Amino acid sequence: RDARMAWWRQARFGMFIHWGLYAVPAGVWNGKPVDSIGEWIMYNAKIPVADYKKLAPQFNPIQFDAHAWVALAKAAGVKYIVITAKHHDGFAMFDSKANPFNIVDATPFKRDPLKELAKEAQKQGIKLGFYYSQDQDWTAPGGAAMTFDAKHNGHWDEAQQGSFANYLHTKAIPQLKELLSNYQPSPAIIWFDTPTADMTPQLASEIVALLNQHPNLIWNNRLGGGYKGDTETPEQNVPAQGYPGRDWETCMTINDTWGYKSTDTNFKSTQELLRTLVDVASKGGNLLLNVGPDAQGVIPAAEAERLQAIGKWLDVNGES
Ligand code: JFZ
Repeated sequence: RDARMAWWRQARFGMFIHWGLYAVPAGVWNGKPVDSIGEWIMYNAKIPVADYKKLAPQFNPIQFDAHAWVALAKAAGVKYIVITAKHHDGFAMFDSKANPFNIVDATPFKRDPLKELAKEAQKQGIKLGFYYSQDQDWTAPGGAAMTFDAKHNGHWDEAQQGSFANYLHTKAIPQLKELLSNYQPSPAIIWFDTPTADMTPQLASEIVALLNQHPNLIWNNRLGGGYKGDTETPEQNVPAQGYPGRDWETCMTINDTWGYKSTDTNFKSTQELLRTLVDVASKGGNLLLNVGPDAQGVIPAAEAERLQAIGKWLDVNGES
């Protein structure tokens, strides 16, 4: 573990990217603003699966520029990027043969941004990791949905009914295999999220067997099934004492959403972000700071400006 974690422990600062179909509605559904984080719009507005899938033909982020994104990351002084390969909405932001609900097969864009980012990240000397929602999947039959109200096991559409094991075997595990084998270089990190009780120790162990075929791979503590992974992942906060004896990474938004929301302009100041970065670093952790690119493929200017300002400060005061 120590050898595998060596680069990560030096890194201190990473860039999180939440990008997916939810950037199209950008927090607004049927003309009405939907409360809470943008990437949860399908869940919060209880959008039927068939209606949500209609967003795919509208998604054509032709301004996406892998070189520019990685150059921004470099300018900010981050050492790694983690991008959503599939969030809870089940839409794959990569070329997937395992499931047709993906950016290459279901959108006019037809490109694989993860492939382009992998190439650029390697060129510009930065690590790349993939976020993958292994448990929640709101558009695949059998995919889980968080139960805040215990009704219908979190689901709201007949089309979501099915066996979780079947979902795992026909979608999540095949897609994880694609992510682990189809990219050059292969991802440095797999970032899991929001496990539910559906992820039993037995099912999780099937994923772990796959992860173990990649000895340099780092994965977090959100797989489920009792697995602790390599890293603790405090969210939107910096623990007072860090996590003695554990590697840890605070993930944080610049405004109040992960996925792009047109109405959220509540951006933290550069000063506040820098204080957080220094606080995290002083306690031995990493900061994974999020940006939410829009449906054109552009990182919002207010976020890019702050990242650049952080990088300028690090050039003068940081150590690299
Ligand atoms: C999860 C996701 O649901 C969310 O959309 C985003 O991707 C974020 C990074 O992760 O949200 C969480 C997960 C865990 C906690 C809070 C929000 N937590 O442990 O407090």
